[in-house]
Amino acid sequence: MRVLIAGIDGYLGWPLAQHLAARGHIVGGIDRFLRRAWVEEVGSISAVPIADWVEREKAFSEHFDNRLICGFGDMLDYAFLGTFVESFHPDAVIHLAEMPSAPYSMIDQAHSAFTQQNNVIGSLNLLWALHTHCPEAHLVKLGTMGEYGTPDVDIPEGFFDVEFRGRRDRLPFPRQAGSYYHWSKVHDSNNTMFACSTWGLRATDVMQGVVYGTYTGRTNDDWRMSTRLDFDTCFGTIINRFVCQVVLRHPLTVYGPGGQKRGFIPLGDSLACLTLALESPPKAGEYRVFNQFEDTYRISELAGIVCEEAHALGIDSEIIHYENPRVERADHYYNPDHKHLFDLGYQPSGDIRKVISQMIEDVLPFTNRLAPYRNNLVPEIRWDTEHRRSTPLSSAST
Ligand code: USQ
Repeated sequence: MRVLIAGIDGYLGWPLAQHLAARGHIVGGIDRFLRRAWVEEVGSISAVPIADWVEREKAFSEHFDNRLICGFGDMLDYAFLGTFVESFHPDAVIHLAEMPSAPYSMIDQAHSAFTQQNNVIGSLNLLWALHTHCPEAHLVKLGTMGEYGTPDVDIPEGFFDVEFRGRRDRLPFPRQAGSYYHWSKVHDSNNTMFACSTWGLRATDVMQGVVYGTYTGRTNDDWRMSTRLDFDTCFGTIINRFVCQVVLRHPLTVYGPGGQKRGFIPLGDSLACLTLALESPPKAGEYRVFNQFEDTYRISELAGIVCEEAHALGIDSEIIHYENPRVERADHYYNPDHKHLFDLGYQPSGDIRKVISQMIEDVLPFTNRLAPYRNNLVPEIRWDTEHRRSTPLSSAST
């Protein structure tokens, strides 16, 4: 299959390119290297060293028979995007090329507007490019579990049956996103659903939970194939941040009491699930939604697991609860469905503790690399008032 990865240089895109090539797919990619620029803008780096694109391409061609076919430009530049899609002519497109950070989208008006412009118009351009040049191609679009928010009822996969004033219908489940980033994903979902019903495109909207994990030289014996691992307050997601914090002997930063519950999936499982979706496309005109996570955890529970795994490796750590810079429910019901991927054959790779322990071991060699960033781990971007550094509420040591 010819698979185009939009966002091939990112945390998921780079290992996914390798995973797909190993399965014999012809991989194409587009990117504008914005993730590297955003992390630099917020004053951070990837915890794990990553190769520049020239080195990545060279390494890829050494490991795989198929060369990468890449175009470097902006999804907002429709002339670039349309031409590349037309010439590569994919059977499927995996769209990962969005600004992924909730805090970054809440910095100020300019960052909110940039996030929505970049994500919503970039995705809309991709819909037009597919409609115009390869209407048969399957779009696998990365959405987020955060689109649903945390309602007090179970969360279905995209749609639910509803009865209202004596009539019944199957409707999109209400979205209650928690940041301008998460709302940009809701807008994308609506546009994708409309493109399927109106133009007959086929799409899988993947509501992915929080991804965690390393993909390093250990995985493939070549550091150039490593993917990035962010730990800053914008682009670092919770488990990746906790792992880097224990390596840095920095207290784990739990926001509020830590009762927030989310769905989580290891990086390797995310690649496997995206591949499952890709290799079992929906029929023309179908818009299907997969909730993609392995299990749900509370943040305080995760902090405890990371501390215990660090302790087993001889690292003592401390959990500090900070005032929550976000506006989100602190303790809530959370029971999302995640059946569709299991129906397609998803088998979780295993134990979260093992993955976390391996992550700590992968990051430990880079302790000195991380050290200059130790003072940038407490959030300053706030949802509701003037930005200022969150203050500690309480702490616990292990
Ligand atoms: N949190 C802490 N301490 C930290 C960082 C985060 O307690 O140091 C809490 C947050 O308040 C939140 C939870 O951990 O309740 C998750 O935060 P996160 O930064 O790991 O993840 P989030 O902002 O939800 O976004 C991430 C990705 C995003 C993806 C989303 C999936 O950045 O691209 O869409 O996970 S989901 O969360 O299911 O919506």
